[in-house]
Amino acid sequence: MADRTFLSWPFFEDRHRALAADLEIWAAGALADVDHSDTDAACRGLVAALGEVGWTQHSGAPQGERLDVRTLCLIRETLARHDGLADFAFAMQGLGTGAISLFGNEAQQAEWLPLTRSGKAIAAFALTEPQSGSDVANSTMTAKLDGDTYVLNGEKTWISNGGIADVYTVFARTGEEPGARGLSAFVVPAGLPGFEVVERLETIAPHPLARLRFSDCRIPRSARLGGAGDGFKIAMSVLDVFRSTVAAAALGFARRALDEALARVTQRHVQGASLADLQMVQGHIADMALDVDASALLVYRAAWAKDSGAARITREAAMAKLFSTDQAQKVIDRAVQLHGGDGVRRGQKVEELYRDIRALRIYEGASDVQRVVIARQALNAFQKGD
Ligand code: COS
Repeated sequence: MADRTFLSWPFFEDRHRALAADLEIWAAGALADVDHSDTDAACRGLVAALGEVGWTQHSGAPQGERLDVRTLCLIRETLARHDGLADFAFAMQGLGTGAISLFGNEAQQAEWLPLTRSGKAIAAFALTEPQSGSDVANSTMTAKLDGDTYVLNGEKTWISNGGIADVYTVFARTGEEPGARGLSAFVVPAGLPGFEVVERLETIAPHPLARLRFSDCRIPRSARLGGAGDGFKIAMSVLDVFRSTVAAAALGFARRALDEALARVTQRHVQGASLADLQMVQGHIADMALDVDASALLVYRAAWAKDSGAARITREAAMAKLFSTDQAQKVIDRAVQLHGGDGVRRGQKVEELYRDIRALRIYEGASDVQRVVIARQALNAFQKGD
């Protein structure tokens, strides 16, 4: 049983503790043996299952309310501990509609949030382009206003849920100014003329991923989220929230790896004693437990700060994501090592975790991007004398 003592930390309210307990019971049953053999079918099934019992309700805010970031993080941590694909399915409902939750007008929220929050529609976030991953300000896909429609042209790639999503948040250059100030965000339903999935991408921890192409794809002006030219700030604000949740997912993977390692070292014997009796093994366990708790502190500090009304949690979210994903990789690697040959055997949980964690250090801002963000925040604060 994973450590639950963190739930008594002052970051949480009783409603969070109750939700974590309910979700734990549900996940232990429903996610015990998810069939991952057909990734698209598994994802669709997971979104529907999460929707049926109401967990996806938390992926977006009800109209007039705010996203609760602690709830998002607790759900991602718990789902990740049980099944990486279930975490992915939940997370993408949130990231894909994050801009609608945070910046959508009443009509946009009323059209999409009930569908994605009930798991009846699948969402995606389309920011990355073939030539601009980390450098969002240099995105080249265009959205040109023609009367009352925007005409979209360009490509997006590495789009999670690409190919199975019903609705995409798409960022494109509207050209108010060069660079970061000339991008806008749009809600784009799947299946529009001129919008095609041109490539599906395979990765070491499979989930639906695709390259998308827009060729003279027309969307109404009313599909724009926020003001013209606000796209970069919208993307960054969404990422501030969801980077904290990526950190929470990494924490869930790390916690599971620690549990697997504890079970292994207490059951396995060498030379008449259990592995757990060896001090070198205890050293690994200590470092793993420390990394898990330190990650949890950073994750829930960031989430609590946003829920407490902070306008921006750029620094807190970047710290949580950088530390939690990098340390989870180390925790999982130690768990693999403590499993010996079984650690790299297909079908072993730690082998799955070893593949699951890697992408989290890359997507939604690679580790070095988080370092850039943290350093800029520290330097700006120093220069302003804060
Ligand atoms: N929230 C709100 N506004 C923000 C912001 C945030 N988190 N971060 C930056 N901004 C604002 C800045 O204040 C600045 O506003 P002004 O022009 O009014 O001063 C503007 O946006 C431009 O910011 P900045 O100069 O920092 O832009 P850069 O191009 O230098 O940004 C990084 C660089 C690396 C930080 C950014 O491109 C980034 O986060 N890249 C990673 C993208 C990513 O995560 N991709 C994965 C996609 S999802 S899988």
